Amino acid sequence: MTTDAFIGLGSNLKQPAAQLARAVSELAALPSTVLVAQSPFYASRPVGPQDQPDFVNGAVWLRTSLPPHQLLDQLQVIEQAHGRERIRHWGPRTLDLDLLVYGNQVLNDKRLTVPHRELANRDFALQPLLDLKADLALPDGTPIAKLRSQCPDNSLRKLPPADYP
Ligand code: A4P
Ligand code: MG
Repeated sequence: MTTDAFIGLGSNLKQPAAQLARAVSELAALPSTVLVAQSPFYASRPVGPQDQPDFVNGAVWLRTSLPPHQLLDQLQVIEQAHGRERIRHWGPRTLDLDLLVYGNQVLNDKRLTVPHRELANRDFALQPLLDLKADLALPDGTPIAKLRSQCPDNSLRKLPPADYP
């Protein structure tokens, strides 16, 4: 059985757009997984500590037969391969991969909260999801489009494809 999973990508260190582009290839190469689509990339102001560079954010739509915790394991392997260091909560990072939505599943355990707990507050995650699937909804039926219209503005700027590496 396969499940549609949506992954948020973020970076604000060491050529962020290049970090994201490489991560998209690595996600597409995961076992038992196909890449359905990738969103445009966006520049956004940092949420959380302001004394850090702007982020580049995007999202991918995967179709996978990896169970959610195995998918998280794989996301963390990719983060590590990008030299991710966990120094400060919501601080700067070379690559952050968040499991935003995993089919209609609701998960809440020590390792995983799905849908992602901050999703409703983050235009840099909601907008790429809408780009990927305009009618996407949370497991409780809330349309992503509705969350996007109510979400705080974070100066999202779509990067022209020419700015991608
Ligand atoms: N975890 C629980 N649920 C999930 C999930 N759905 N996806 C756990 C991924 N991980 C999940 O994450 C800590 C732990 O969360 C993981 O070990 C996993 O078991 P982390 O990435 O190591 O730590 P963190 O990133 O410092 O904390 P957190 O809460 O994950 O931060 P976020 O939510 O990732 O936010 N501003 C802009 N403009 N763009 C950004 O991308 N990102 C952040 C980080 C802050 N500000 C930002 C951005
Ligand atoms: Mg994270």
